[in-house]
Amino acid sequence: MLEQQDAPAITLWGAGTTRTLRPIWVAEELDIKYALNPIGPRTGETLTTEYTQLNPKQKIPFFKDKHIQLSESVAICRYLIRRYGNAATMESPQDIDQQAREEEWLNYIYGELDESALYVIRRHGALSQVYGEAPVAIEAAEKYAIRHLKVIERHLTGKQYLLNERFTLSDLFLMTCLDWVHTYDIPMPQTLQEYRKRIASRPAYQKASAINKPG
Ligand SMILES: N[C@@H](CCC(=O)N[C@@H](CS)C(=O)NCC(=O)O)C(=O)O
Repeated sequence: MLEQQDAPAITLWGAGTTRTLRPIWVAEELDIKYALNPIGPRTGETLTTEYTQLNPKQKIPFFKDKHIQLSESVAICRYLIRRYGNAATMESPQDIDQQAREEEWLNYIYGELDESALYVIRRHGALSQVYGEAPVAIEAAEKYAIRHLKVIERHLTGKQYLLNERFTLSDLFLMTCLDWVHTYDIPMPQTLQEYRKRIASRPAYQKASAINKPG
């Protein structure tokens, strides 16, 4: 267990994947204390009796604060920002229309890019021994990613972030997906390449990426 400063109430489980980077990165943006238990997927660490009692899904990331335990990268990050965020670090938009816009982008990025495209490629590529070989699904998922990257490119042209001037959780999720796109050598529009470079200069991203190492 990697302890960050003294006796934090927050514990995160999981390191080494796109999904585990997200809560670590949020915690770094918020500058809060946490302990990290850097277990990895398919190492057997998510299958132990002890971990299964915590998270019956046997997945990472997982999270515990004083009174609450959560799985799901979206839910963990949202909780952290709502509970510990502020105007100086990171916070959800106050305005209801802006909240809805952010929700729209976050759901789109998680649902269409992460789950429906990139994780399909992973399931039937690197994890084909578990989920089965499906080259047709991989090819279709790549095309699907490219189609949705174009939508995001159009929206981001001339903008700094998805919600114009403010960096939000939807940007954090988009960045983790763009890193994934880059790893898979899927063509990335120029606007998104520049956006990725901009976000990569955030100190919290750099620190979290260094921390998010397997084991
Ligand atoms: N919807 C979940 C997905 C979590 C997930 O699938 N995590 C993967 C690693 S990225 C995992 O734990 N895999 C272990 C397994 O399937 O055995 C989230 O966003 O947190």
